[in-house]
Amino acid sequence: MKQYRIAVVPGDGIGVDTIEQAVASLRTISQVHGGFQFTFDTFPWGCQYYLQHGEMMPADGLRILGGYDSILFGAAGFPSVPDHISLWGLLLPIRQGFQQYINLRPVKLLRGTQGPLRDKGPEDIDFVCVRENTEGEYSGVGGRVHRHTDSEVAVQTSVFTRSGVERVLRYAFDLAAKRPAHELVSATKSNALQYSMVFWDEVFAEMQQEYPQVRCRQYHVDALAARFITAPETLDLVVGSNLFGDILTDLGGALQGSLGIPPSGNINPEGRYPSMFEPVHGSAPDIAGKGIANPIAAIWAASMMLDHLGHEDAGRLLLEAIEAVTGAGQVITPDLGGTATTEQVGDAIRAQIYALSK
Ligand code: GGG
Repeated sequence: MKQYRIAVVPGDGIGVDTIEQAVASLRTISQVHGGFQFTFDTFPWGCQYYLQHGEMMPADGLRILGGYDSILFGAAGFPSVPDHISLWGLLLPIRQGFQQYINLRPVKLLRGTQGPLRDKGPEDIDFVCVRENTEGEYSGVGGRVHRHTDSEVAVQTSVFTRSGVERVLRYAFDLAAKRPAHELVSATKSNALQYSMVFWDEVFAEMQQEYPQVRCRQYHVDALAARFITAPETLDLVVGSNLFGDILTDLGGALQGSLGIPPSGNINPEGRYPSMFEPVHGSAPDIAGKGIANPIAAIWAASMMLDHLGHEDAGRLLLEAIEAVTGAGQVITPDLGGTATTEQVGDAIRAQIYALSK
């Protein structure tokens, strides 16, 4: 039987509540599947840890995480710590340090759920975003001088390297070639960003020559954001830079009816380092600890982790269990208009895992 060691970093706020449900669901899946087992080690890193230790994770945090097969991550950030400290102290160093250069984010309206678009149902909203995850606008390059004077300067530099752009576009083209639609949309802004995005477009055009079977389109990111709303059914696979992908996928979460639904995989495709799976949602301090956060995004992230570990059958079962619960529409959290608790939704999904595996 395959054994996997999973590092669990619940992080802050509702990350703690929702990741607990993801772990419980993975235990259930491994019981019914019988082909693999998990051991989970939980690390209490995050803003509370920062207040006690002056750092979001220990200095050797990456060395510790590097010994695991995968990482389950909850959320980073709480009002007690400035957001740029918490993000750059925990989440972004893991993504960069482990070369998790693909951020895979499905945008799919689940059965039984209602998005904000009046005429669009699950058959219209079902696509995937590939976000570059280690460089671009989130390279972390820049500085500030002459603070608190009239000549104060802040510089934040986007860094686009040929290897960085090629590897994310290569991944997206390979994925497009495998998907039935054979389509790829690139998010650009090369009218205004005449260096970085013109370069991005050039690499996209070069690579297109190698994939004649893939129908390519590109949109300026502002027009693409509008298209997410006006014609999501025309999208199958979208690739974008770090910032564009971040913003577009929050919009994607909104299309799914709640940010409590979309999952996210931070992938190191070569498998040299562990990949990390997390809900797209942040820590939501306003509902943290109330037991009402939607656990679907975290549980769906666990399903993506199963896919990544090579257990697509188990990943599919977990997603089917989620959709059985949303489809029935009885046990849903307040963000989707229900009254169920985080734990009740988790329990309902686990009951469906048993029911569907009979
Ligand atoms: N679970 C995701 C999370 O904690 N997100 C906080 C955030 O601000 N993320 C920005 C990003 O994904 O780059």
